[in-house]
This record gives sequence, C-alpha cells and structure tokens, in this order.
Amino acid sequence: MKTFPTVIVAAEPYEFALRPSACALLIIDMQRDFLEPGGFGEALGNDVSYLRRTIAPNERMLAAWRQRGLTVMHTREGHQPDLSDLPPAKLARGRGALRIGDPGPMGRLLVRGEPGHAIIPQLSPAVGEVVIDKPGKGAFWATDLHAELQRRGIRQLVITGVTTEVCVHTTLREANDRGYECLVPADCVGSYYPDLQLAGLAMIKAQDGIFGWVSDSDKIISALG
Ligand code: TIU
Repeated sequence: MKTFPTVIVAAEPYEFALRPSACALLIIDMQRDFLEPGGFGEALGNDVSYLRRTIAPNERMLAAWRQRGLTVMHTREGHQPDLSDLPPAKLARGRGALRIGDPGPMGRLLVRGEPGHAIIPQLSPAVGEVVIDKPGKGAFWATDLHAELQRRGIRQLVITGVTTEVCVHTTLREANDRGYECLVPADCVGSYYPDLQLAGLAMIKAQDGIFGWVSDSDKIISALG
C-alpha cells in the first residue's frame, strides 16, 4: 500500500492527526436487519427511518477510502443458524413478540446467511474488504478483528455505522482499551433515539476526548485531499 502523509482533521475536542496508512474505516452493522422495515431493529419497536440518514454519508466515506486504497472493514451482528453462539440472556431480552431466530419478512431475525443479516446494498463489501461476523455488540468480542487490524499495521479507526449508543459505542470503547485512536464522523453514525445520538457523541469527546474524537464526513474527506 502507498504511504500517505499525516493529515489534520478538524474535530472535537481538538484536531485529529489522521495517518491514512494506519487508519481503517470500520463500518459497524449497516445491515438490512437494522436499517430496513421488517428486521430486528423494527422487531425491537424502533423506527428504522432514523438510521437511514447515515447511508449517504457512509457511501461517501467508503468511496473516499476505496479511491485511496486504504483499509476498509465491515461488521455484521448475527448468530449461527442453530443459535449456539447466542447467550440465553441475549435471546430472552425484551418483551416484544419477535426474538432473535424468529422468522420475519427478511428471514430469521439476526441469523447469519438470512437476507436481513446482509449489509445494505449501498454499502456492500468489495472483494478484499474484511467482514467481521460478531455475536455481540462490540466488534472485538469473540472475533478476529484485533488480529486483522494488527497484521495490517492499523493504529487508528474511523468508526461509522449503527447504532451510535449500542454497537458503535461498545466497539469504540473496546478499541480505545486496545490502544486504537478513534474518530467518529457524527453524520455517519445513527441511533433510533435522537437524545441518545447526542449523548453518545457527547460521551466520546467529553473529558478532552475520553474515548476519542468526533468530526463529520465532509471534514474527514476534505482533509484527505
Ligand atoms: N438495538 C440497537 O440499538 N442496536 C443493536 O441491537 N445492534 C447494533 O447496534 N448494531
């Protein structure tokens, strides 16, 4: 891979020194199950339209990373068809009519290989882009993500996807503890709850960047040049 000079991204709580060759774009769980009607997100009682505003900015970020030949990774939340990797406590959670593994209009909810488990077509992974299948909210738990990043010399993550306060936040916190510098473009992460979106972003940059930095897609793409 080409090496690129460090670029300075306008961010909060202060500017982020982005090292493109050491910085992966990590797109969290942009799956039909969370973003389209009839999936797991809606089964939990959520309005999926809140998440759909993240699609266009994620497309722009993905194009920017691909054009420069930089590292892109995707994650998907989901379980084996026999649900052997689904903790009973996760299965039992909530009081909705539908649960993980139940049939829905996009196949069995949150089960690997079902139509709803797929990444939305707008952000389909390209050949060579790592796709991490994860049974939990965090992308490091029970996956090879850390090893895949380490072997590519990745030290920084631009984390996008859904949902802000759930899988994005869990992954960001796991990444922070493993020594990655994390930058989150606010327009590329989404929550079903506007107040939790704001709180999730505030928590990242509070205390002078306790978990990382917050910026937006335009600032990151223009800094890359
Ligand atoms: N429910 C919710 O907000 N999120 C999840 O269940 N998974 C992810 O965030 N991907």
